[in-house]
Amino acid sequence: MHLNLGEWNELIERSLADPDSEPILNLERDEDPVYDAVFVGGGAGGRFGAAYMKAMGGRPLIIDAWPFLGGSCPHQACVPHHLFSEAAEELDRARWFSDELFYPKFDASRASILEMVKLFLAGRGSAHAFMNWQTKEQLEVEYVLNARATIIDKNTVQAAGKTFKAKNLVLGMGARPIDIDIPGLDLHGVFDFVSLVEELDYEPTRCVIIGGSKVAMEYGAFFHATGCDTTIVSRSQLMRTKALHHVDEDLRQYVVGGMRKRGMEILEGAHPVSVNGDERVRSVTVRLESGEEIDIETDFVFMGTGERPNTAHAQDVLGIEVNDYGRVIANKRMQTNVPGVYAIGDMIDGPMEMFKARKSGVTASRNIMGEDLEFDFSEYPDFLHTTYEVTWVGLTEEEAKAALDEVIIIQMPPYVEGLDTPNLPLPCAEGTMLYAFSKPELSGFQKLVIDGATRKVVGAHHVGYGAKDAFQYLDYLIHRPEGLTIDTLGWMNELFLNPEHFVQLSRLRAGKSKLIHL
Ligand code: KPC
Repeated sequence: MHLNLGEWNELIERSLADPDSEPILNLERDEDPVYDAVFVGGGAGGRFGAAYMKAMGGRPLIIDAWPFLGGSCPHQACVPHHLFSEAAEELDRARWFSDELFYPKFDASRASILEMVKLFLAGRGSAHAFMNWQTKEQLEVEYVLNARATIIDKNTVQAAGKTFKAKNLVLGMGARPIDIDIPGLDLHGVFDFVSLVEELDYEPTRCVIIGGSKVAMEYGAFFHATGCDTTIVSRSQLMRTKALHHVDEDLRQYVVGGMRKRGMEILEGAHPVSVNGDERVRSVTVRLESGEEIDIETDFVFMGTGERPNTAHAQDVLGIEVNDYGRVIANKRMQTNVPGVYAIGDMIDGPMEMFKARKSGVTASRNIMGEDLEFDFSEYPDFLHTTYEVTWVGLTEEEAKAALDEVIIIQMPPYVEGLDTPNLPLPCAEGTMLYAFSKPELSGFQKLVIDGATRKVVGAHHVGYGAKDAFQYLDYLIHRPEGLTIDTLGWMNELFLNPEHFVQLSRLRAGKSKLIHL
């Protein structure tokens, strides 16, 4: 049976709506096959791992409780986050330019969190349908969906009333938001990124975010941009949480300062004490850094305290070992303490980001198929969104100065004291041209960190728009054994005006045998 995208969409929506709906089977017709691997979980890690295994000539099977492949990304996590972040960027622009140039007067009543959630819900089915269609028709991977997997032992999984045998298991059951232990989290009006899209049924007017994670910053910036005044309550300084590394202080100040400039309240060193109300949320009690306790009135609380992997079943049945943070302990081949059992994606340590999910799945498959491949994700490019796109890779200025004898900085606005930077219309490029000409202090920030002795780029940091693509390649280039020198970077062919300016700025300095800041 070959369903088209519309038919897939209908089947998935019907299955989601009915808890008693039938499993969805896409299986070859042979009797009792032994799979090279059963992937428990068909999110990004499981889907890419299985597709790669199939491409290598292996036989994978994916089992997932949801009626679609792709996991939380298209359903509740990355995709809605990107939709909301793009809305935040557009709303920010519409507010700054309200009644200027060709922009109409900003009408806050047109900016609605609920409407954006509904827009997402109305559209997410197309990604679901495509995942199922592509995996079946183009990638030729077998799967059982809409059926919870029960692991029997390390070679046996049951689902949809069937028993499946496999030489290996690959665990990719994802993660869920962490609840902290304070009273009131069961009140109506308390959400996390999952329940936001599944359950929001009113328009919030005032928001308190508990936690200082990427999710807290990203969703907070969106809520605030719609006109829902937002306070972030974070124990750590924003962007100084354990989950983030290599955050340059100048970049951090530009980003967090930018959030405050837009009217967000950011309480750092603050502890949530309780969420208060009768049935519905009314306020949040917060202990400030000074020790003083305050009540913040609100009708909307959003939890941004991080996520924890779903490991209980694998721990109970297989004795899988986890670390103090609940992450499965896996080596660089994604092997767990149980031979033949691999863990991937958000189950294991490291950033809960797409590249790690997909590549860890692929790494498990390539090892299962006989390759000796390690995936080291101790260094990687990172990003988040506020009303800006923020990207970084490699060392911060401070880290470089601690590690190297001579550190050269190339940045925009330039590295000089006393420059009238708020009026300097730089950086400017796609996405910041209007700001550069009209509100120059809003046009972003960028910094390149160079080892003066070897001339190699050791770090890059960017606030603006459109630099994410460049950072994928910068990450690869600077982490090659031969690295990337200012000379090589400065001899690349820039596509003017490129958002991060690093090519042309490097060229302005590369002629100097002894480098100096720019
Ligand atoms: C647009 C898009 O790719 C969203 S969902 C990705 C899920 S998967 O391809 O399985 O990593």
